[in-house]
Amino acid sequence: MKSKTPKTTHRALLKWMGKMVEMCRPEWVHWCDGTQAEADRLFAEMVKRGTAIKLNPKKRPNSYLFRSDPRDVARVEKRTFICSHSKDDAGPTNNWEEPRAMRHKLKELFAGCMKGRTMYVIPFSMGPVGSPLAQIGVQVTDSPYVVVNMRIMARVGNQVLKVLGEHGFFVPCLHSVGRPLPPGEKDVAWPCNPENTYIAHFPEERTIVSFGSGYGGNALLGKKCLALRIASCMARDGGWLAEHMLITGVRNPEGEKTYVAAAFPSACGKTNFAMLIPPKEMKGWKVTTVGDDIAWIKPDAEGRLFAINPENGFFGVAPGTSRQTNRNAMESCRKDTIFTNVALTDDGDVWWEGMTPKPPKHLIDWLGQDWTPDCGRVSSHPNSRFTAPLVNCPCLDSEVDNLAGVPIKAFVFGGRRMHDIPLVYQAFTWSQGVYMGATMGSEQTAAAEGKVGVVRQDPMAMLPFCGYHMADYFRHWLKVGKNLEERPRIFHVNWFRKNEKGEFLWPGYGQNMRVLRWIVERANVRAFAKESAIGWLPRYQDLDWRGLDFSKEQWDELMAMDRERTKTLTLAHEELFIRLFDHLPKEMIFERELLLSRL
Ligand code: OXD
Ligand code: MN
Repeated sequence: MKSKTPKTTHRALLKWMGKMVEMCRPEWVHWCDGTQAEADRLFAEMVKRGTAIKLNPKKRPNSYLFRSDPRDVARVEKRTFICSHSKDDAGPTNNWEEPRAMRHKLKELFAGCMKGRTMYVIPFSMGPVGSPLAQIGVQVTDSPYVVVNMRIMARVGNQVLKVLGEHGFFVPCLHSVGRPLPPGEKDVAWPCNPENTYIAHFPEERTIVSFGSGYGGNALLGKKCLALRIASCMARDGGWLAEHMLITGVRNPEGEKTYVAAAFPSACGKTNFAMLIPPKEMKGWKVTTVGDDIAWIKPDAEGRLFAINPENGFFGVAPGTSRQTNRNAMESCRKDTIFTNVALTDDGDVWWEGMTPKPPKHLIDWLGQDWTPDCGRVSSHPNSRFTAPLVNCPCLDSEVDNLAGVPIKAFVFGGRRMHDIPLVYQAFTWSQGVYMGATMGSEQTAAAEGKVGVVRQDPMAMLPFCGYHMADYFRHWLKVGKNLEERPRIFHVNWFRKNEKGEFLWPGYGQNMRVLRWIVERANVRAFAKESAIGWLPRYQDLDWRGLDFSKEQWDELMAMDRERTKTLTLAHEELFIRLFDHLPKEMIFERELLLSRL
């Protein structure tokens, strides 16, 4: 086994590494330094092996296309486990496995699993290196695809080892695609092991072990595994919040900036909202992006909340992204980007459904087959992705690397709801806001698991990402709020309401700025609202309508609330609450009773 000398004297790290090498039996060990030269070398090797395609540098500089195994295309929630000592700690919304039993199973799978392959060691920081809000992880993986993605999504390399020092805390993250390579055997383009996939979290030990998948959140362990599932447990124990939230800065014409964190379930246009471009008539308003997926939020000594984006890149869904829907995302992936499962154009660029109104005449689709517009198939997988560095984003917020984070003034919860839920409303109190987040839901789209159109309850968009009992998570939110000197205001939005003909009532995208303006002005106690049974509502005249022809009648339809239907919806919240009943904070029951009595 060949290995360069690691740039660390961290005893526990070296000891753990020794154990991993002994178990996985790689051919080589490579400590990643995160440099461009290292990435170039890995890309070149992957191109040579037929795993990656270098895109035309004139069209897409420094960018590559990968096609995964068709059986390995998304996060697999069924194979994701929280292995806490007690099943009760994982709660009824997580898959649980007894930690010793899981370790035993994994040990068997990992024995010799890297034979014939290189073991890469990736020291990474989630959050700006050295920030008191950041956390360090070390991922061991046999996937060079994971290395080049992690290099974009996290801060990687020797500067992380330096901060880690000799005794610093890190989260060990073990990953293998689960396909040893016997001598003389030719490798496949995308090795994986779907029959034996496990994404296992050990919250008490703060460790992650993932086997069998090379895709997205299953394999880039800093993202959903560390920054949400493990971090949610760290946050519970440390009095902070690890959330599935985007962070944006909203600057008003006077130059004052207000930061907002927003939680939406997958497939609700989170990246679009994070990079929103205000209508040009709303002169002087600007939105800047801190993050599009995850927020770590901590109270400071004065009882104000400050947030960082633990990530360093965007892992965005490609289909539907265009210059019209999200110009900033298109700019972000113009160069230095890794594309996965999108189509290849004849001139060596990429294309996906929705990128342009008219598709190219010919493509090679995500399966590597010829594709024409009339072939009856989509060219790109619905969950195809771009991995792009934050620094490429034209509207990146100036404070994204601020070690102290940015102050959060408002939380927004939202979902995809065709009926009943108004465009926007504000909770009366923090505890009502927690109830609002706890009871939010979204209608399923084709990209997600489950039945299309059915509302999936997804508390605070954390259902697949909370590393402990969901009801304890609500309790934690209530507790954090109690200790705050300045509580951010909490809002609910729904961009997706339709009329009886099935047409959207709200234009969405950049027009959401009108709602966002009201939200930040409410958060700064400057805008008017009227009281209603469900919370504070803007009146028609409370929104900025410059440049949009939207009538009072349209507004009334969009904001309408039917008392009887709302009561029925509220009673339907029971379903989740019954599942969580033995841990449910009493505030959740009281809030529901209050809401019902107001209705
Ligand atoms: C994501 C998700 O990929 O939430 O960000 O599923
Ligand atoms: Mn997400």
